[in-house]
Formats: sequence, structure tokens, C-alpha cells
Amino acid sequence: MLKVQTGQIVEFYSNSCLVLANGNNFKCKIQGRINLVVGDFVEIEPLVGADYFEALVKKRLDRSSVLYKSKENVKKPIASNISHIGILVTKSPKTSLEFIDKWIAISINASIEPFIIFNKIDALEENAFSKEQSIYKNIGIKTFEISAKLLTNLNCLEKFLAKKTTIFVGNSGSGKSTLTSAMTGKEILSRDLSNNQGVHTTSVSTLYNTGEMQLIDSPGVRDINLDHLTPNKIIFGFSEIYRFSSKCEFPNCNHINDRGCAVIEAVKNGEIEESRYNNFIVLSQRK
Ligand SMILES: Nc1nc2c(ncn2[C@@H]2O[C@H](COP(=O)(O)OP(=O)(O)OP(=O)(O)O)[C@@H](O)[C@H]2O)c(=O)[nH]1
Ligand SMILES: [Mg+2]
Ligand SMILES: [Zn+2]
Repeated sequence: MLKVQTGQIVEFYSNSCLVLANGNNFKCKIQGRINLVVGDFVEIEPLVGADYFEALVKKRLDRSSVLYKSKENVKKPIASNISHIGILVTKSPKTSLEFIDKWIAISINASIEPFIIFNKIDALEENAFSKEQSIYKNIGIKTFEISAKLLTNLNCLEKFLAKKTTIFVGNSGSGKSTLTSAMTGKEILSRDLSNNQGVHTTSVSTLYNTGEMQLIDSPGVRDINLDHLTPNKIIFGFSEIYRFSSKCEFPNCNHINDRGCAVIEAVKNGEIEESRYNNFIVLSQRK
């Protein structure tokens, strides 16, 4: 067996992980205090005298992107080397527009492309998402309407996901595991919504590689907090607001009640959606 091999972390537990290297899954311990997450490329050294596919993670390679979340002001990586974030939006459980806007801001600030998947259309009337569709299409976000459970409209999404590494984000019960399972053909336990305990709620971060696409199903993407983004970075997540802000009369305009604010003007004449503006203010004013 090769001595040192390079692989990717496909499953991460609290102090061990599974690494896919040269077509084999290695159960790995981690040397020292390397900070690792699912998606990381690592160098591993097979353990001498141990079971065949056991190894030690020696080193993490550079990351092309990192998705962070923060809790009580502690910044914590969730996953790395992701190209796209798929935001799952459902009517039940209800996804708020603030949740969507938060994730768009997080994605853009992490240089990861966000897109939206409206899920569970089998349980809804036609055009149930028309308002949300128009808000997000207008700002250039790609959207899909699907039923992960009944496999409706999955072809377009499948084409879009090809050759990308995508993490699905959304409230618990929005269908991340169901969709991952539908896309990969792998059986993944999903949450029984009738059970408040959420018996099959995802508890381990897993990266699935179908050969065509890479998908990450992670428990770390439900309740998010963007304390790690300073308020002045939030505006980059609201590209239409950012564009108008360059026309404000004063460079340090608060976009609330300052004179000559081009952002407020654009909200008034419908060029900026009110919900987007309100969420921008809420997110950038938080303490
Ligand atoms: N009607 C309907 N139900 C769906 C659809 N997709 C998922 N569900 C159901 O929604 C419930 C939750 O789905 P999961 O895939 O476990 O949700 P999750 O986002 O992985 O939840 P967590 O792991 O707790 O974060 C399950 O009972 C699914 O069967 C859909 O398209 N239509
Ligand atoms: Mg799940
Ligand atoms: Zn302004």
C-alpha cells in the first residue's frame, strides 16, 4: 500500500473521520489538533499493524472555499471546498424570507454561489411560490421547483448540479436528506415529521460523490447566525442594494433616513424589493 495518500473527508465525527482516497474509504484518527471538516482534502498515512483501511490524518491541504457559521461569537467551519449552496425553501416547515436572505449573504461572502430549491410542490397548489420566485429571479438567483419525495422536476436540477460540489441548507424537515437521497440513489434516513424528536434528523456531515456531482448533507446548516460577518460585509450579500448604494449622496449613508439615499428611492419605486431591503436593515443593524 502507498505510504502517504491524498484523499477527501467524506464523513466527519467529533474526533475521527472517513477519508476517501484512491477509491477506498479509510477510517481515520486525526493527528494533533488539525481543524477539519467534511470536504477537506487531506494527506493520510495508513496505520501500521491496524486493520486494512485505517489511517491517520497528517495534514490538511489548502481549501478553495470554507462555509462558516457562528455561535456565541465563535466562528466554526461547517464544510469546505464547496462551489454551490442550495437553499431549500418549503411552506411546511415555513421558510422565512429572512432565512433565505441570510443564506444568500453568507454564500456570497464566502465566494460560494447560492441558488434556491422550492421543495414539496406535491403538497401545494400551482404557483404557490410565485412571489418568492419573482423576488429571487429578479436579482439573478437561479431557482428550481421540485418534489424531492415524488422525484418531480429533478432533471433540470440534476443537470445544474453536474460537476459541482453543493451543500443543501434549510430548516430541519425541509428535505435536505430526501433530496440528497433522490439525487444519489443512496438510502438516507429522513426525518419523520410526525415525531417531534426528529428521530431521523441528520447528525453527521456526509459528502456523497456520485461521479457526476458531489453533495453534502450536513446537520450544521439549520439555525444559522452570521455574527462572523461584520455589518459592513452584509451589503455584499444584497447585490441590488449594493449597486444602488454607490449612488447615495453621502458615502457613509445609513440607507435609512439620510438625505439623498438612492437605496430608499429604489425601494419606493419598486426597483428594490421591500422584503430584501427590510432584511438587509435587520441583518446589518444587529448587535
Ligand atoms: N410531501 C413531501 N414531503 C417531503 C418532500 N421532501 C421531503 N419530504 C418529507 O419531509 C420530511 C423531512 O425530510 P428530511 O429529508 O429528513 O429533511 P432534512 O432537511 O434532512 O431534516 P434534518 O436532517 O432534520 O435537517 C420527511 O418526512 C420527508 O419525507 C417532498 O418533496 N414532498
Ligand atoms: Mg436530514
Ligand atoms: Zn443610502
